[in-house]
Amino acid sequence: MLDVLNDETYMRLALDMAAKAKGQTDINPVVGCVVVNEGRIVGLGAHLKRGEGHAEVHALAMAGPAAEGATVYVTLEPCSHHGRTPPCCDRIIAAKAARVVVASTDPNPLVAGRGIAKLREAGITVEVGLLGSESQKMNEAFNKFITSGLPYVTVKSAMTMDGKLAAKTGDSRYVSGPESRELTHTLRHQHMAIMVGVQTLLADDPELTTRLQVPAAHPIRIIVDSKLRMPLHAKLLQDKISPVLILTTEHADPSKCAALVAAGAQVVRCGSGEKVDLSVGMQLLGERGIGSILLEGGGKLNGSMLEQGLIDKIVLFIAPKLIGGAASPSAFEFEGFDRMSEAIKIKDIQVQKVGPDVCLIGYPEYG
Ligand code: AOF
Ligand code: ZN
Repeated sequence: MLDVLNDETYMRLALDMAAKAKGQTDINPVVGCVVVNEGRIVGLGAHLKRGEGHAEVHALAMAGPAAEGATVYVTLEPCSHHGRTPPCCDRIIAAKAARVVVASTDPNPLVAGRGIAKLREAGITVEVGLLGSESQKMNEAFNKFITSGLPYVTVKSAMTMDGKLAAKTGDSRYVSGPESRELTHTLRHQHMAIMVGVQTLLADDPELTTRLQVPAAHPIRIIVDSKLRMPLHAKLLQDKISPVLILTTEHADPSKCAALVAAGAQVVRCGSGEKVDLSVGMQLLGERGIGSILLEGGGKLNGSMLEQGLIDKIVLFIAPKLIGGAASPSAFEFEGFDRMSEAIKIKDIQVQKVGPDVCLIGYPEYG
């Protein structure tokens, strides 16, 4: 394939590097940076770990004196604040770069345009917006968390063509094909936490870990369990692979709670109702630094999260199968609306063929 060499070439390289780091930067965004001087790439970098160097710092360190007079391509506005690391703006100014091309501005209220302003004040040419929507999409979880303190919730489900998650007997192994399941595990790697209802735990005793052909990060495992029905011998309490966090209510039995804590779980009480107050739950998870959650149901929990407007993104795998059965569960079980006009609309639908399945991705619009 022939490619024109232009600004987009370098920004795309920076975006590609950033995309590959998704899942390893904690609540921080993924960012890539490419430094180009007189037609040569002289520095490359990506932000790889919260608390460690930002993308620009790595790329400028590689470029060394070749950064003078160079163009810096960076997928996010260089920071202007002292966080866990010093401001990238100052680093770019000190390196005497001539031009900075930024994909998207940083929504962090501590930055929010100040980085760009500071570079311009130093006499550097700054252009903003090249492939901006791609950079924003890559950081959709960060964008929500940094402006609201709430985790970004992606619900993932796999269903038959007649919208069922399982057969009427409950058998669900497997609805989707192996390719879809690999993508699901990639999503687990890319989210800080995974969340299921206790019903799913009791039915499947799942591990909720990331299993891929290469080593990958395991999400924190969150169980929504109003009555603390979770057994102490549950696999995910035994394996110690990643933390287990249980959302329950003020009424939960103190002795069961103590036993779960002794078994290594963290128990978070969310409201004093009969059921876990999911809004409060999201607030408390955000306060604990959980920036993104992959919600894997079942249907009742998905439905409650949807009803309360707590789902940001939907990833649905549809398998070319029909299973039937009025009692077979579906992906979103909630009371439902009377009229089709009241339905929750899903915007920006993307369709992707994954092995034998079809993957639909979209964003619910709450009225
Ligand atoms: C950049 N380049 O590569 C990243 C940026 O706590 P710190 O020091 O890691 O700062 C985190 C904040 O810095 C984060 O919330 C976001 O505003 C920005 N991230 N900025 O110039 C980078 N990762
Ligand atoms: Zn920075």
